[in-house]
Amino acid sequence: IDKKREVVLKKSIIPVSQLESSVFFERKTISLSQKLQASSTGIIAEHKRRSPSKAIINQSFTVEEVVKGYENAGACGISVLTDGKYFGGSLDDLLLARASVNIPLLRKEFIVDEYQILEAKAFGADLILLIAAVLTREEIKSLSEFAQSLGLEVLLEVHNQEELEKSIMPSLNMIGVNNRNLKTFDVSLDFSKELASQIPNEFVKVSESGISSIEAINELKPYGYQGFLIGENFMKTDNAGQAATE
Ligand code: IGP
Repeated sequence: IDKKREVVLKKSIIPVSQLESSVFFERKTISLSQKLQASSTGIIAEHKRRSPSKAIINQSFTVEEVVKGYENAGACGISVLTDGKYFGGSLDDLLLARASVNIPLLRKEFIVDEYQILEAKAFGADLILLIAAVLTREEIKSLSEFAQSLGLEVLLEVHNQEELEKSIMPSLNMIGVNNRNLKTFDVSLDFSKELASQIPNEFVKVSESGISSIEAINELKPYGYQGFLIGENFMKTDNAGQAATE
């Protein structure tokens, strides 16, 4: 983790004072957790050009085209990959998305340092992702509290019971179960189904990855899931926004 933080801090070229004085830093954020609770669909649509498990998914659209399509299709929120190395994303994608839509935006990134949370806020995000697999309980606590102090919500991602147990704390808003094992890339909705009952009710439950049909959503709803994070299934089509409507 310290190695990862080192890499992040080496790339931190924008001074903190400049991030804090950016136009979006003062912007009032929008709550995704409230939107999910009020929604009957609960779709969080993701902008993802490529991934380690699938290589190129789609590079033929601008980020603006994709996110406007998602918003018009009625998505509750949008996840924007900002990781460049594995997903071909950038902070510019987040900024362009913010300039294009008015629904909550998630900065999808491997966050290990407060600096990345300041970036998230400055580039227009409403919430951040924290991944339990790569963080200690102490790190989850300090990063989530910092995010909330900036008005950002926190989606905590887990993949098994151990990660869930170590992570439960009041400074989280949503808990997402990743159906994809990040090491083997195996995908199964059973991960969401098995962990659902262990997630305390004060957190909005989100099921992430490998969701490719309305049937899958209908299967997950009885387990208490109110959010469904969908990337590839929308991105691989010729019209991501249209796919999100259907
Ligand atoms: C979306 P999918 O299978 O619909 O494209 O998955 C999202 O859940 C996935 O991109 C994701 C992810 C992550 C990406 C979940 N957790 C952590 C990067 C980092």
